[in-house]
Amino acid sequence: MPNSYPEPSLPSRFFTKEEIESYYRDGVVCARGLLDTETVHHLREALEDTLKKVSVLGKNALNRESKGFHGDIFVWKLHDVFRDLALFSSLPALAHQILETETVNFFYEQFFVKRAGCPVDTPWHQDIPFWPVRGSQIVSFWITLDPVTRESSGLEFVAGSQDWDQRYKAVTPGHDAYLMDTELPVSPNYAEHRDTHNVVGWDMEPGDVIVFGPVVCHGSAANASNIHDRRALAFRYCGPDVQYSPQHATMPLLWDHGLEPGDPLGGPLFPQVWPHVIEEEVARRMDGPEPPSEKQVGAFIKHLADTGFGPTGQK
Ligand SMILES: O=C(O)CCC(=O)C(=O)O
Repeated sequence: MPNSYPEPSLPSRFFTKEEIESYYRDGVVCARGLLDTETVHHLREALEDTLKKVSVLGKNALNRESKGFHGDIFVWKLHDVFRDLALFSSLPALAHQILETETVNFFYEQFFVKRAGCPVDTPWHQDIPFWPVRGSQIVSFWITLDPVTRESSGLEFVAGSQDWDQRYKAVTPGHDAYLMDTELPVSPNYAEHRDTHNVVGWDMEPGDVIVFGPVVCHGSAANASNIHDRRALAFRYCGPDVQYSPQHATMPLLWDHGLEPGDPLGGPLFPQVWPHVIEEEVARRMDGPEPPSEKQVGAFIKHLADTGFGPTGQK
């Protein structure tokens, strides 16, 4: 149904046949030049602005500020540059092309900032064990705002691991104890197994985007560059087979979403973005920033305390 909000933009180019084939064969592909210079510039400014205000999740679970590592999630709820990229940029059309589903919903976005010389690596992992959802129609777009090489913490993948049955523990760069509280094994560091596994990664320029699925195993080294920051964002989209499925030791949702277990993702936290947004889902956010629900934040802090996880996420 038509509404008064913008339609998603069309990309300056769609994925090529070869890129789509690589994505389905390897679980990942690097698509060059998907975002223009102006978009990258706005994202840099927005990210630096966001970093001045540490969120409750950053403070309690994600950041290792003393080491130059900053992370956060659902920043689109607070910052309009992230909101507009999530809802109205060319990413929804690209997600539609890769997922081949009639509708696409925005799942969430996340940033990973490793300042020059940051010694924090991103342990090898799959994304799906982190998430309170089940389903397969999920795609992530990893966007770098700085030139990046393996040495400056370029993301690397085990090509083909999207077909593995094995699942690994959700290990964050800060080794958050709550997310690791499962029976799953810790992933090997595949950077040390290049002789036996097809480990792939790319030197990238701002505007290049890595496209990958929810199961492919990936990780990145510390930022060994003493000059370049490594600022990356991941925007994630999903199709209709993805359902809300909350479990212990999965990513907390600090915004009210109105979903029951088994519901397909939708509503104000996971709005439809393709073929267009739905007024009831986004109207509140279009009116202004939406801070997390005080009730959900309180429940999250209490849950960490009750289960023996302290305010830093460490037991
Ligand atoms: O940027 C990184 O180091 C990690 C990114 C990542 O794991 C992800 O986007 O799923």
